[in-house]
Amino acid sequence: MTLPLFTRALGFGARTAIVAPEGRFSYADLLATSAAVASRLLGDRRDLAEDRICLLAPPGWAYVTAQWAIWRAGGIAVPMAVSHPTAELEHVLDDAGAAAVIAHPELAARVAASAAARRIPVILTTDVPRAARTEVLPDLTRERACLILYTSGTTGRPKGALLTHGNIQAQVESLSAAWAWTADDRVLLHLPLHHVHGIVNVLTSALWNGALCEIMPSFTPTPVWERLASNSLTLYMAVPTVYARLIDAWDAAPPEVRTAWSDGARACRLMVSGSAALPVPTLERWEQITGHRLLERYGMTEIGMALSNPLVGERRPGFVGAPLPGVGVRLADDTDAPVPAGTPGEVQVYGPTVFASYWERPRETAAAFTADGWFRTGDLAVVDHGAWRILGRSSVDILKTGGEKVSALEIEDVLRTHAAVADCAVVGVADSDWGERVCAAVVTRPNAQLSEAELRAYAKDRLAPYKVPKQILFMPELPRNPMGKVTKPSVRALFEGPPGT
Ligand code: MCA
Ligand code: AMP
Repeated sequence: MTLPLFTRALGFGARTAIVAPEGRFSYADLLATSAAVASRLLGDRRDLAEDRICLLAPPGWAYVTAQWAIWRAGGIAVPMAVSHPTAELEHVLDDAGAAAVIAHPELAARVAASAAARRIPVILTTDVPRAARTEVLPDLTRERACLILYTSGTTGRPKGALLTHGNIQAQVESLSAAWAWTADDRVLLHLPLHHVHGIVNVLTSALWNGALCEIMPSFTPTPVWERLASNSLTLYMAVPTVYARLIDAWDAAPPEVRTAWSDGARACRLMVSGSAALPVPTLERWEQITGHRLLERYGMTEIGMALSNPLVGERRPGFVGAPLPGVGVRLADDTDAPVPAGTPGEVQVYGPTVFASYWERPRETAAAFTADGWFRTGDLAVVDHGAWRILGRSSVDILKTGGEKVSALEIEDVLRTHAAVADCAVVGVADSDWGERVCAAVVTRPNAQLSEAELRAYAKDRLAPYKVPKQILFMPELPRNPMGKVTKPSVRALFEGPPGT
């Protein structure tokens, strides 16, 4: 057991690691249970040798112990989204070449038939042997691959970003230094656990530092406010949509509840926002309500966190701060040359936090890096008096909705498989709740009958819920330029007019 994440946990022993719907568990419990599950996964083998083990479990104790078990047995954890329909889960099983699925009993039915058809065993998270055989666990190094996270690219289905233990350690060390994590921290976690935000920034950072991570299986505003107001948390991290929902809930609450919530939230030492641009009005309103100026930071699945406003010092609204410790960040032009000061450019990132490769996609991996080894994020930014401001993305076809990254082209490909759809164009439209909402302009085939509800239901069966268009417009033809290419800004304009027009 040579990885510092696990050796450090030994030192934290009786301290509480996880508070979850299943109960309260110490670091010693986490080591014992994950070792038991790891020996179950290993059977007679000495090392899973980077077998991909899919994990379908809601945020909670079962998820954490299974994830540590996969790692300690030498496997690669492939967390699956609990909200995804069968088609998306099957894409992950097939693309990752899963050797097994660990599933929570309440979710096992979702994946059972797909796994059976592929002869992939399903192991329940409740299937924990009584005795752990820690002596049989393999020795692991930082170079060992340990995590595949699926992320949308511009084209095709989501691809797997492969991370090593070294990547995760570098990300956690950088955040621990920047945000001054200590063993006395207590963080609330309700983010989905198939993204870097929930897995690295919250869960693994807490466990690396001997802190306490309190897990709620999903987000609902009132219970979250009640926990924030409990005076027992020091840290909170969420996406802008969540802060907007919390503000709405506060506005709707009676005066005495508002006061209790605001007073309680002040006791936190740090509140962080990221995964999508934080609207300045949201930042300002949150500061009025809680006294906290949110610390906005910028990251991406492939690189972890790259830029962050300071823990101590000025946090400029609308800016994402400066490069984090140990992370190389530069702005480059179309030829990958660094741009002159004050000029916008593409954010490019270098260093130990950057992922290893796209799983079994050498061509996409090569295209994602410059000749001198910097990762191309596809985000545009500018530096103003030392602070970085994200200007948007170089591709109009990558959207962010409620913190989830979505490819417009992937959604179009799926809508076009409907027999009544002749053509379509998907766009992201500015939205005060979601940041961007997914909208689709659709041309139906001659004489075909198709309602918005039918097409949404069709999409829902095949795509993650956040990829399903929130608005669909049927039209005789799509707006095109003189070359015949669909003009996405014109499509977007169709959805931007006042309601009912
Ligand atoms: C759910 N819906 C969504 C989204 N989530 N639609 C658009 N965008 C979304 N993100 C759908 C639901 O399926 C439902 O559809 C309808 O919208 C309303 O659902 P609701 O109950 O309001 O939503 P929710 O379940 O409360 O979820 C909203 C949420 C959640 C809490 C904001 O999406 C969330 O936790 N997002 C955070 C994602 C995240 O962690 N991203 C980090 C990745 P219907 O009504 O049709 O059923 S980025 C990352 O990791 C990088 C490294 C970084 O920088 O952090
Ligand atoms: P994902 O691929 O899901 O990890 O999402 C990463 C993307 O989220 C980045 O490439 C950015 O486009 C966006 N993002 C993350 N944090 C921020 C932020 N603070 N401001 C603007 N965009 C952000």
